[in-house]
Amino acid sequence: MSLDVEKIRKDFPILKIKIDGKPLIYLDSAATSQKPKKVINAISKYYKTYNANIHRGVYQIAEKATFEYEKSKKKVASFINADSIEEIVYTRNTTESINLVARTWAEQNIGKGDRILITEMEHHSNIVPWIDLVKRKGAILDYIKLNQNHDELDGNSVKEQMEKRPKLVAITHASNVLGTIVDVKSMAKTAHENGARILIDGAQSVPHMPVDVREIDADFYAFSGHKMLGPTGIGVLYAKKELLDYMPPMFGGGDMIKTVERFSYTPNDLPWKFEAGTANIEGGIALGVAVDYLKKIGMKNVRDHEKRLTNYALEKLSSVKHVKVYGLPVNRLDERGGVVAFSIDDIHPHDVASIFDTEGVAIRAGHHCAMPLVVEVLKQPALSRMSFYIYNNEEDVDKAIAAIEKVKNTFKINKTEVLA
Ligand code: 7TS
Repeated sequence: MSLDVEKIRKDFPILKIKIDGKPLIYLDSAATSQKPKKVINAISKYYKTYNANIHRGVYQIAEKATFEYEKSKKKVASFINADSIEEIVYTRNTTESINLVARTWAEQNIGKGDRILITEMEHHSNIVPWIDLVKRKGAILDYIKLNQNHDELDGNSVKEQMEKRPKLVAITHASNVLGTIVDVKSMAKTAHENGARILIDGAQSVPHMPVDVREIDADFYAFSGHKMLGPTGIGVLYAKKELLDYMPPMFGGGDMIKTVERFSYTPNDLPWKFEAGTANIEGGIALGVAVDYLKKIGMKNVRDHEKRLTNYALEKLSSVKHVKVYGLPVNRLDERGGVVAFSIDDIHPHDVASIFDTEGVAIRAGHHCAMPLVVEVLKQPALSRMSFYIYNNEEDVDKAIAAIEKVKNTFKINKTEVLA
């Protein structure tokens, strides 16, 4: 079923704003998504009608706040097919979710000489915590290489690295630069066969495609609310209960305990053991509303829509001279998400993005927090990137293509061609 994008766009108030008199064309959802009215209203409704702390008050608005917050966990659990809310820990974002695993499970289970396996296309969030951990523990960090085309993981490298029997494989489900979708189910199987646990960075997958953590057999799965129509400051760590049961809490304080004596304490039940202090109550509630919104559209429909747009963009870009597009080719769309990174000759992407902005088109430029990939593998100082979501349409892509022409004219690339 194709999405009714016109109807969806009406739900997003920000799409009505103008940038220097031109409509906003938002092509940076991989950085953060825009928010529908329902999500914005849920936050305002909480503050206007039942603002109270959770897990303590016995008065009505406190009970409602607790109920709505916990209800959102049920929605998130069902959205990714977790067993129960015990396996859903709320964090601030993907970054914090990964750090939680590095500071708790890995702290206990990784020792001197143990190996942690990541890939060359990770976001810094799934690199830096492991650099720190291996330093603390005297462990070893290995990388699965990309293939020669630099658009997907190299099969031989996967095999070679897995045979070194890492203790943990930490891998992205979808690259925020290349758009490449990893077959995480098969990676989980291989990791488990080699005695490893697997952590999946789902920052770019949960918002854009159906994800079933049990089918994948993920041990840990991390994602952010703000990339899936929810507010900032709320993220999720899914982990198997058998692991969470034995992991120590990351932070100590209120809410994460059952009882405290002078010199000891008993941690709270799951998942609250990992949620110290007053929670991001409105964030959790609004994330539940975002999940409802996505569920109503259907994640398969979201994925199909983005595939169609990516197809459209890749086809169009293939005939634009001086543009190089990164990632898998158009005949591999099943393995490619709605992210299109590109460069225009050697024009710096910051110049590209600034010229796009004069046309109201918002794209990301930079190293995309994936410096090992962009700088070391792709050998680029930076890249430009457009990324799609449910509110984007073909017209947005056309505007981006027109902005590319403006960049080329500004830098007189087209003229050079005529003279040559
Ligand atoms: N992992 C991946 C694959 C990501 O794309 C991002 C954010 C993160 C982790 C971190 O998410 P956070 O919510 O904890 O910040 N990616 C991007 C991006 O591509 N542009 O801005 C942020």
